Amino acid sequence: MKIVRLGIIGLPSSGKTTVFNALTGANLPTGQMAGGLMEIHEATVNVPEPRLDVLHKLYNPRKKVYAQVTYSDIGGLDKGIGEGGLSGPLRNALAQVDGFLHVVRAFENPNVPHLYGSVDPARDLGILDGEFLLGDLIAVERRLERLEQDKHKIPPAEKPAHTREVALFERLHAHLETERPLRDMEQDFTDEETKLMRGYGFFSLKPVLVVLNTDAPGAPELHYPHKRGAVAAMQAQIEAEIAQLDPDEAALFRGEYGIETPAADRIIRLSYQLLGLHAFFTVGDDEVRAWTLPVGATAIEAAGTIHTDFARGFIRASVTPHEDLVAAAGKFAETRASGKTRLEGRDYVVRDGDVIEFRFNV
Ligand SMILES: Nc1nc2c(ncn2[C@@H]2O[C@H](COP(=O)(O)OP(=O)(O)O)[C@@H](O)[C@H]2O)c(=O)[nH]1
Ligand SMILES: [Mg+2]
Repeated sequence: MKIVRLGIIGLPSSGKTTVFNALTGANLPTGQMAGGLMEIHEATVNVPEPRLDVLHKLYNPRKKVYAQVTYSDIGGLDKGIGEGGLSGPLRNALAQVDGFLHVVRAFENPNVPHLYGSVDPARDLGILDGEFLLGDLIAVERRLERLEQDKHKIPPAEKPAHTREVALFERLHAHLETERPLRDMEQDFTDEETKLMRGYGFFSLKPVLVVLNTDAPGAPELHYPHKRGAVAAMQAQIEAEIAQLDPDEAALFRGEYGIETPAADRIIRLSYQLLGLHAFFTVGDDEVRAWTLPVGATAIEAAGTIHTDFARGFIRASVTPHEDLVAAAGKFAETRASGKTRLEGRDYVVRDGDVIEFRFNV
């Protein structure tokens, strides 16, 4: 699949750029108030994958190739953007991401005045979320107006599809008026409806990981009871500083600040969960490699991720669970003999951590 793209959003001075630095190892200046202007920074980095590191140790090939993720620090969002105040480029940047990291300020810092007078994570979360709901509501209303205008113009053959689309958008409208994101109603959509909505890039359909930016280990309580939504706390300032250190030093400091797992690892793992993604591996003489795949995808889709030829000439997939391969010290002869390596057909649903060798002819 294409590289996963996560958009870092939040109110001004919530710590977006600090989070971006912590996740990517960049060293962008923070505390820059864009003055309501759009400012976007991007970085593509490896997805931390300890299981790939294990495979690399086992085979010691020349290359170790991680899956990648692009983080996009999207500045310039604030109260009032929902009512059509969103500039075209900003709207585009938001539409292009697969999911959001919504940074919410939970840190006290007298040097950084809070835009709304006090530190209040729940309020701040509600502000941008509300803007996104409003933006979606307006888009839905526009579409409904359009559909109403078209009502008398469309040929009879297209009438049923028109009626279904009106029904869908009326449902979306009613739901948005309850002030809940569209993804909360996701299981109710038919394939046709999902397709109809695709072009709109609705904000509230995208998964959201709320990143509570704190100054201390442990998270203040914050509820975000939505589908494909979760909350994770992060000491962004400290993590950004640690991200500048060499690995040994970094581990030392993490210990001191009670940080068990680097934020980059934790946040990406949670993001993958929210996005419904997981990993499979390939191993060869030359390289070991991690690939990103949607949960539920099949062997032939996995093959296609690597190369269209793999999918076109697909014969079989030879599949070994990562832990079984590791238990056999990487010896496929052993996993084959013990039946841990299986030959699977094109419709096999790939599991997280499968090590796959594709048989194909072209
Ligand atoms: N004390 C403290 N300050 C922070 C933290 N995160 C960010 N800041 C400070 O808050 C200011 C705004 O951060 P920045 O990342 O630029 O926010 P942005 O406007 O959302 O990109 C900067 O001066 C940061 O140094 C944090 O976790 N703790
Ligand atoms: Mg910034």
